[in-house]
Amino acid sequence: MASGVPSVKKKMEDPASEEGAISLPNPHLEKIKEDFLYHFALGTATHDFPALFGDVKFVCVGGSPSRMKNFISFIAEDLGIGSPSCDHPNICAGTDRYAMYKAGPVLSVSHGMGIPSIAIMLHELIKLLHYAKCSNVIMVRIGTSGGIGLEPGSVVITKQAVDATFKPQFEQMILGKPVIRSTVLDKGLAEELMECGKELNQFNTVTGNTMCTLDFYEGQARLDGAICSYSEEEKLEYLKSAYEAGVRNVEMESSVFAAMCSLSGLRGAVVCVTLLDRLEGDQIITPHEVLKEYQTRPQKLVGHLIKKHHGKQ
Ligand code: R2B
Ligand code: URA
Repeated sequence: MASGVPSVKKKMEDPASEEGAISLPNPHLEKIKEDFLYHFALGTATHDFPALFGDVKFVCVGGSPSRMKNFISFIAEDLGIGSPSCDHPNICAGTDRYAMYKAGPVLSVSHGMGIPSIAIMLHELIKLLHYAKCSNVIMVRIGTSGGIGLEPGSVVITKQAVDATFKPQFEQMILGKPVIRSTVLDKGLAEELMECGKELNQFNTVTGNTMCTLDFYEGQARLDGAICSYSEEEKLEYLKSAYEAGVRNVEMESSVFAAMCSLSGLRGAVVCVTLLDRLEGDQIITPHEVLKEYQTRPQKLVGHLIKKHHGKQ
């Protein structure tokens, strides 16, 4: 499968060639003396990346800034880092594009909604981890999704991120041409997360394929968008064929997340809670407090994984 990434000659002293290092498959970066990560408002000329981020081992990314702030407070308490009242400042306070929080070896970053938003964030995040000389980093997207044939509140650990035709691929337009990239995720990490689900035994946790779409409404076969050109029967036929293809949930970032982790040598996983069963409806009308509790579930699962790994370090 063509990745669209030029082969990069690795020098012996290049940290990316070391075991577990983050690779940047971009030969042009070697020519850049200073790199300003515009959407983070952080730059190699003004910030000491190895000092600020060199100890990062776990990166959790999710759509909303407030959820990622909650996550860092939760994980800090779970790992016993800092006092419970300790505030975690937004490292990207110089911009309102994304928010970033850190507690010990854990970095928590928001990515907004959809492939373009997460892709921009991941370009800068992967460079940040590389410049910081991080190694053996685990990257997890924690998020929300629509389930297919699952009780709401279930947590899906993604086996494969698939596109709207159920293929495990991500199409990136490069120089006006479509380039197909693989969306393979780390199988061992998904298995470890499944084990965590069994150990926690607090909510339904399953593995399945995750369909990544370009839109929340027509792209996910909803009938309640401003525009809709298909019938309820056609909608159900499509969602049932997705289920037949192994799809258990639908969201909007997993495919590019998987492709970019894989290209830069990061172990990646996607863990999303289902807010509703799409075979039953389209609107998310579950009470706010219930939805809030659902959203803590991927955090608890990943928190358990981090705690297990952290204990080993
Ligand atoms: C899940 O939820 C968001 C849409 O409501 C989107 O970012 C996603 O992947
Ligand atoms: N996020 C999605 O992308 N789809 C849903 O149905 C729910 C959350």
